[in-house]
Amino acid sequence: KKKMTRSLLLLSYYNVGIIVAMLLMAERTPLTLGFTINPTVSNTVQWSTRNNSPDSTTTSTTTTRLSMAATLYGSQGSRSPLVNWGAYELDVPLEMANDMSQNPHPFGQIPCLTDDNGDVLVFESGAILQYVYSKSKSYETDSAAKKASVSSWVSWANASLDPICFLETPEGKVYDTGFRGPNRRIDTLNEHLSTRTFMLGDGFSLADVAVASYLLYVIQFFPDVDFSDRWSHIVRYMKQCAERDNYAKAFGSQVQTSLVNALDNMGKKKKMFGMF
Ligand SMILES: N[C@@H](CCC(=O)N[C@@H](CS)C(=O)NCC(=O)O)C(=O)O
Repeated sequence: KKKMTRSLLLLSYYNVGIIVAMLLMAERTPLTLGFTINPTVSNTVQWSTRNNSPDSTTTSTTTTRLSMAATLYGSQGSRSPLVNWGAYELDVPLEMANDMSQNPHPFGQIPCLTDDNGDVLVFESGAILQYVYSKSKSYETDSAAKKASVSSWVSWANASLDPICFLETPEGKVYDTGFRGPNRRIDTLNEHLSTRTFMLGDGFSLADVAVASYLLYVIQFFPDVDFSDRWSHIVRYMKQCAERDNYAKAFGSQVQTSLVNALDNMGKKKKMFGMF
């Protein structure tokens, strides 16, 4: 009787072993297959090589491969690289649209962004920046206070700073910049930056992407403008933002070099003439 009980016990251990082994194999098989054949994954591999920063680590590349990238309609020389800059800073992958004729912006402008296979449509550079922010890792951990400050400055850049940077004809053609003469709002911005390295204090944030992009556009499009006497803290701030690696990644290193040189040279011409 004892022998029979021992044999039965051994048999049941053996069966349990077989069942556990089968369960483990069953779990591994679909995982491996899913990774190899899933079209979403192979598409994002292509996107991440095209749009991720070249120096991103293996770990972050692996992470972005598994997430769907949003599509940005835009081009160099427009407001859209500011969105790329924000996305690089936040480590959010973006795909550039290939066919601009499909741009769904209600006013036919750029930048414009689509996500979730076209279910999501965002226009206005500031709104796009905020959408990109909401997809980032930092958004999960940033405090409510920081999110509120970022959102305020991003909106301010679009609603209040843009119309000072670019003076437009009723047809929407930019004819000059408001940075040639005095401006009360820019005085306040200069004062704000006199006690802070960046818009929110010591650390760079998305608020800087929004504000500095517009300021830097001014000298990109109007290289003769010199406001170093009036707004020296803004000049210092612009240079610090333009020197960032991610600025060059988004706008190009040539643009970065020419802006940094222009900012370095601001005021020098006037000083030279003052000496003689
Ligand atoms: N406030 C808008 C401005 C968009 C805008 O003016 N985009 C320009 C290029 S930077 C454009 O598409 N211009 C062509 C047009 O208005 O038809 C934003 O920040 O996105």
